[in-house]
Amino acid sequence: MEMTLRWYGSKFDTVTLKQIRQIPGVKGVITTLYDTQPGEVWSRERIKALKDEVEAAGMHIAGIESVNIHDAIKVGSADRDMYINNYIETLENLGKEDIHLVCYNFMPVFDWTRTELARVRYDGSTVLAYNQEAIDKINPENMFDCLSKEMNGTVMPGWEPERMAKIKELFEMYKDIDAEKLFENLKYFLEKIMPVCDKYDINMAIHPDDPAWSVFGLPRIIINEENIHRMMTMVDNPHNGVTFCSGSYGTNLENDLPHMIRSLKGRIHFAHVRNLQFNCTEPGKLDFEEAAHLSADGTFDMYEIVKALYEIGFTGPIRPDHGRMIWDEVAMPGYGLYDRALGAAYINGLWEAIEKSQTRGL
Ligand SMILES: [Mn+2]
Repeated sequence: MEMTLRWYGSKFDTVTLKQIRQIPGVKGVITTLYDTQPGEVWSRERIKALKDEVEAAGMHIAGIESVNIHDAIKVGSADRDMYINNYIETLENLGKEDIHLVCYNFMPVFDWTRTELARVRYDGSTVLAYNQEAIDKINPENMFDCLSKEMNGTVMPGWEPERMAKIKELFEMYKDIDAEKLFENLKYFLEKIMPVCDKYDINMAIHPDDPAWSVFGLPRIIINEENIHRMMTMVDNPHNGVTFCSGSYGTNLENDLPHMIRSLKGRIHFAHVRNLQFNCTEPGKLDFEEAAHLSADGTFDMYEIVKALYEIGFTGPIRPDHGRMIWDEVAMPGYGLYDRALGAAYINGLWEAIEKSQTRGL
């Protein structure tokens, strides 16, 4: 594995490349052209400029998160081919700049969904949290307004104001889309882009839906082992793989994370590792919050998750995921420097211990 950190670019991120470079073992960043819109072609010049900036800081681009998919592709509307062609052009430009990993998601309307962005924990840190009773009371059209005051003045991925301004229109677009249609449209998209992925050796890594179930009546398909295998079988190409995100699949406690990792051997191209603390697991009252990466701070056994990745021979980029807001940092919720740096150090420690205990036969 290669330890990395997500970085939104110097115009948008409170964290600098210099700071990232000083986290032990981090030489790769996962980044994006954050000001591009879904459906837009990424020019080779802009990709090159981003790459030069990262390399000038002594690092490299380990992958892109994300190149977002236009809604026309997800709903399969008449103009989707134009947007798919634009996506192919973007992949070509990335390939020519020697970038070989693209994370994306296929979630309708909302990306990740949380009800709080700054819940105060027992130690005074603040974290993103999800409460089912609160979700059930929210009118999805007002969701953005509810959350925007907690965004610390940042633009959060998937919750761009210009997108949220047309939320009614988006819901209208998806009204006839069920899980089957979404699978069909994903298949259509993947079949069209695989040739360019083969040509430039680009691994497509679909991010799971977060949380891993339908919200507000919108279908969600990348939620469990069965569905991921369906996705990989329907377009059976090694470049059609997944981002294994423990914090997203882990929202559903029926997902056995180490087991899922083992079943996806060879097709995990990217890993997000983080922990969640479940406070209530009763359906209808479900409540969880994002914890520190440390196993003891949350519900997941992080040792077993990292061990499963080690045992399948995972060689791709890995990154700590959402961190808590600690030490009075002001940053995009989930994306401060301090707790993610602690997460990287912790995952590196687990990895070293697992690797040495296996190779030295301890
Ligand atoms: Mn993730």
